[in-house]
Amino acid sequence: MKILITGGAGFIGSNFIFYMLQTHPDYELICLDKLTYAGNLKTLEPVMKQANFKFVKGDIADRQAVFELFGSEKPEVVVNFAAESHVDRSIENPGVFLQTNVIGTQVLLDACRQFGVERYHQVSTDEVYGDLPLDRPDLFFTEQTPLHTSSPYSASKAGADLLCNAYQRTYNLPITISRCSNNYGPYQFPEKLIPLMIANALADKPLPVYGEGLNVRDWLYVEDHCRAIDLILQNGEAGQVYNIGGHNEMRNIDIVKLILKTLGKPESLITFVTDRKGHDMRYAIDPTFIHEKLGWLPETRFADGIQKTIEWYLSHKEWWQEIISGEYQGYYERMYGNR
Ligand code: NAD
Ligand code: TDX
Repeated sequence: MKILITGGAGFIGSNFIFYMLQTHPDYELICLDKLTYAGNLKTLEPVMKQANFKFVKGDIADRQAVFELFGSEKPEVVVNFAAESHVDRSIENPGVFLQTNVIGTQVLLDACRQFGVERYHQVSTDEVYGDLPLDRPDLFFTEQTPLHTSSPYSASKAGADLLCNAYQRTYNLPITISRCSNNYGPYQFPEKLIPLMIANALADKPLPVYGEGLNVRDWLYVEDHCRAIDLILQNGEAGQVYNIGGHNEMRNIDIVKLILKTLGKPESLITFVTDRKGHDMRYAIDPTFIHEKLGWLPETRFADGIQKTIEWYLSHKEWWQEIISGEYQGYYERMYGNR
């Protein structure tokens, strides 16, 4: 099986590459990544020389480059992780979100039409469903929940999902979509809640909690997400959407306090700051469908996953300190510029 994985130098994509190389050593993986600020080739360094892995630097929205890659590699399966993924950045500058998340997805779908694939998998998000009220803990997102987006980020992801549905119906492309809740784990860029709070706490810097910190997210350890996508590739049905989440709802403030406690830092570091514009209150996935159809259940409990994650950031300070300093962005040029 030859799989094209886009966005594999980012957080979830890199974890997926490690997971797939370990779980399916007979597969051939090609990673296409533009190496934006969020892509870090150093993450993939341990597998760069592996015979069944190949890295290609490129933009999913670059039609010519994508078509050339499909022409030369003829991937059988495509898994699209590539995206602008940070909600706060989308509020500052929506344009690049539409370019990568919508146009980039369209280019990949067109290439799939042209060259033919066994499966195109779109990695989407629970944010396409909008949010749920805090006073209705009985409500969850199912695959039938209407799309109802809040941020330019989630609107661009929903746009991509709708395009996927349209290509499935109009051109009969074999497409699956997964909508996962908030991920955490190794290699997450330190602009997202958990790694940002770990990094700031370790530096004794203020921990900026938006609003009152009462917003709820449904956290899933990244490896559980990767295993779910693998199951969808193996046994999922074309045309189907799969929600992925582990019934692990936490308030932001409780996560921040837990991180401080684990690191032995004082709660006085918590600083309440102006709320995010349009801030979604609560996300909560109902994962019944993927459980019943594919037998998926999360394996890592939050109590264990968060400890593993904090330990990983403690033992990989170089990885995230280089990111914070901006140093890592010259890495590709230094390592690969003249090869
Ligand atoms: P990330 O920001 O860590 O990584 C994104 C990767 O995509 C980077 O390596 C970046 O260089 C690459 N990329 C960006 N634009 C590109 C382009 N035009 N062409 C090629 N590569 C490009 O993101 P992540 O958190 O790993 O998220 C991966 C996917 O999962 C995204 O589609 C996101 O919407 C989705 N998702 C994320 C979460 C989460 O909690 N992080 C939850 C559900 C779904
Ligand atoms: O400094 C912060 N302070 C704060 O209070 C940051 C960065 C975040 N927050 C809050 C906002 C959210 O309620 O923490 C919560 C989590 O924020 P993010 O880590 O930015 O994630 P979120 O906005 O929930 O979106 C994430 O989950 C769904 C990913 O970034 C998306 O890519 C994914 O689709």
